[in-house]
Amino acid sequence: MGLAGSGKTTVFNTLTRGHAETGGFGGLTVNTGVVKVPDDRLTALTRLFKPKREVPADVTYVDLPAPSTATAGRAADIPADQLARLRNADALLHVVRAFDDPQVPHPDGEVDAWRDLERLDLEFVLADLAVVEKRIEKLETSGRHGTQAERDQNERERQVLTRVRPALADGRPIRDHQLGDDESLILRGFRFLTEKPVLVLLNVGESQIAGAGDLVETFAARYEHHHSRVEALSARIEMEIGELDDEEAQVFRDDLGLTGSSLERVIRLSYELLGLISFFTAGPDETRAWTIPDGSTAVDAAGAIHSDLARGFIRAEVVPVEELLSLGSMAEARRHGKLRSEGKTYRVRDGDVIEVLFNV
Ligand SMILES: Nc1nc2c(ncn2[C@@H]2O[C@H](COP(=O)(O)OP(=O)(O)OP(=O)(O)O)[C@@H](O)[C@H]2O)c(=O)[nH]1
Ligand SMILES: [Mg+2]
Repeated sequence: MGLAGSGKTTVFNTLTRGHAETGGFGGLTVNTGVVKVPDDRLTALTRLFKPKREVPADVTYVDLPAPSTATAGRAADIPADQLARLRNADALLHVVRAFDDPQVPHPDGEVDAWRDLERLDLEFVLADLAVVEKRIEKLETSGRHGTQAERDQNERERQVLTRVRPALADGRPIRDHQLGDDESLILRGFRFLTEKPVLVLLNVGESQIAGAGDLVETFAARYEHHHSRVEALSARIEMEIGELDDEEAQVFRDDLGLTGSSLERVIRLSYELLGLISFFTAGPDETRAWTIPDGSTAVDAAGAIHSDLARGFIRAEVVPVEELLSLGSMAEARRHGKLRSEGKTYRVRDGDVIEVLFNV
């Protein structure tokens, strides 16, 4: 998401190697694309196991039309269907225009990335505030009815909402609150926009590539919110490079002083922001990265592969991917005592290679 003309569709094309129309010709189109998450560990596993196929983790990106921006002092009016789509996202990628280009005039005349960033953020704060206020009002009237248990539940909900309201009214996002587990649980159903993790992506122009690192640092220091990261990408150049073959692309990158890792970094960052971890399975048929929420157990991991594996779970054989790679095989890992047997409640770590033993 991002303001009109910030480069959302260009970023989307860059990430997904897509060809969606840019330059305001997309209208109200919603673009969706699935991107494989680059992972050196999986590449190394594949080199070691030489399986028939490799299956990386993936992230789905959705490019939404720009919300019509609020005028000063007026509440935001993001259309309801757009709000719903935003609320369904697990994280937000906020594209902010930093590039200056006389051929692409900025609606406000001057390019000012910080101003634009704050403007859309404010719209989201206002959207959440509207939901909070409406719900509090409802709870204060009809919330007094029902059974004792229902009334208690309503009262707890009212308290949490009342706690986040002043901050929202003050322009601060919900993600900045230190919420208890029970509070988070109560808020979860609302899918508040300002509670979602956010990656701020500064869309820099060609001439700003050299200074992009400093720009990111300045913004990151100023954008002091929880569950947020700042990154820069020169979206149009990256999109164009994405259409070249590898050799040509390298020449182009060298010329521009592009490291080539910025695109991968954006994909990795958006994956990390989701609070997800990867575990691996490896064998002669396939090497594969599986995605689970941080905090998942061995049974959860088994269930991610197949529900039968969770149902008939006996134990999991686990080895950290680095150990497996340096020892060269499961058998060697076992011989060195690095392959551990773990039970149902074992908390899976990012990078575990897992083999599930189960009853059918
Ligand atoms: N010079 C320059 N132009 C860019 C860059 N990124 C995007 N543009 C141009 O800016 C215009 C808008 O880009 P889009 O990707 O369509 O922006 P958008 O946010 O999807 O626009 P809407 O969907 O209409 O809100 C296009 O003409 C792009 O070619 C960039 O890094 N440098
Ligand atoms: Mg667009």
